[in-house]
Amino acid sequence: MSPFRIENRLWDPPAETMPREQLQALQVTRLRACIARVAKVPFYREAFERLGIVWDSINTLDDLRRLPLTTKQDLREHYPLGFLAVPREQVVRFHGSSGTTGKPTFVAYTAEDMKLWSNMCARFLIAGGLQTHHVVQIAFGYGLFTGGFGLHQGVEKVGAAIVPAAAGNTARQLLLLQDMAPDVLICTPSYALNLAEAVHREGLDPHRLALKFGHFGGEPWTEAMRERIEQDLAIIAFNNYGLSEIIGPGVSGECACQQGMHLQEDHFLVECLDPATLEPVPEGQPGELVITTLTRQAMPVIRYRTRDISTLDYSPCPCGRTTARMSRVIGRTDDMFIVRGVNVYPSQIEEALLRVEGTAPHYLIEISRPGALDEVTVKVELLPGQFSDRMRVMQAFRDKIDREIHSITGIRVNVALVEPQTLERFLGKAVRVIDHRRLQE
Ligand code: DLL
Repeated sequence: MSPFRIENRLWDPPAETMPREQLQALQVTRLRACIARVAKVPFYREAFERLGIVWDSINTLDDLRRLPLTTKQDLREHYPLGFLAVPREQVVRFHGSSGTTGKPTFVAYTAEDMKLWSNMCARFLIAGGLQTHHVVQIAFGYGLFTGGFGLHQGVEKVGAAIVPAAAGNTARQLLLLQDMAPDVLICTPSYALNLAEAVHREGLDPHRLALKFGHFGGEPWTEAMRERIEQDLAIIAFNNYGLSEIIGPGVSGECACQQGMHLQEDHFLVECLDPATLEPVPEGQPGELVITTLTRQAMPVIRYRTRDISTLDYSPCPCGRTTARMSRVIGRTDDMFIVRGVNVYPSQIEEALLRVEGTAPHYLIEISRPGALDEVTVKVELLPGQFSDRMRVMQAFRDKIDREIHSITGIRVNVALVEPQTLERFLGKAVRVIDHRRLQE
């Protein structure tokens, strides 16, 4: 456990603690204005005409369900800027989503959008302990990816000092951690783990670094991974969530109570739907997050299907904020793989692996279909000193891992133990699954 305590502070108290009725009224007003704005976008104009929707027919939040959904595919079909809702001259910034397959999806920001974005990031950073006297090392990529610039602007807004280390060059990151003595680290959780590993490899004592806490996001991670990061870097680890199509980081983040990520509901209207039926799921049940941007100017989106599976909690948080909280992302609908009829998320495999002592939290899931049946191989790194020449020791490891995976997912996998430091390390988002079945298609 880290010896530090995080103070519960608010950035914008009226907005963050608004009674829910008032918040819902504000959401309706903003939704109507948003509908009027997006009517300039051909995709929405046509959809509204088809569905007979005009802004003044939206009077309650239930009316939201009548609005069309927007998918990543819709954005792709209007590549690059078909969703722009303002004249090009009003755009002051472009970013793009990672685009693992083919072209990225571009997003645009007006000056107002940029202010909103900085504020949204400042809010969750303050909620998670950031103060003006802190020094923050940002190890996210600065570029089209929204992580680097988004968090940079948020930290700047709070008024803390920034070490813009950017992604990669782990040796230099270590130097900065020692010599610039940052209190706060910002990056992906998998890169935080890589840094922790490097700290230990170099024989540094994490307790002698100035680091106190970190804000991690941009990819799915588990509670077990949080514990590992907290232990190995001697910090408190906070989770924050966002996506380029909505704004980037700043959609939600954890407060000092760490009981879910507070959604910034005065700007983002969030539904949790069954991805198959598109009906709302009961509170607390897993569903796909579908988000409407209430105040974005350059590229507002209506009911954007995030493909992220999470649960929502509307109960009051001890921190005093009235906003709903989302759970950590359980998985993405497109990362979920179905093996012999069972739905499995990489996060379940991660949770199982972290239960087995002696394994490192570096893994790769490979799925193939050599014959009629799917086969899953989980490659797992052992910690240094755990590799053994004795077959029996290694078999015991494999059995233990297989048992843990089976108890969480219900599927049996092949376990391939690999030597320390042999699986690829990632500077940004980690790649956890290679589906050879898709590659064969
Ligand atoms: O990853 C924005 C971001 C940057 C968020 C830095 C937080 C910190 P994209 O590249 O568009 O944007 O990827 C968005 O990443 O739909 C989720 O699947 C995943 N993701 C983001 N944050 C989390 C998180 C940025 N905390 C996609 N937990 C999203 C799980 C996350 N998944």
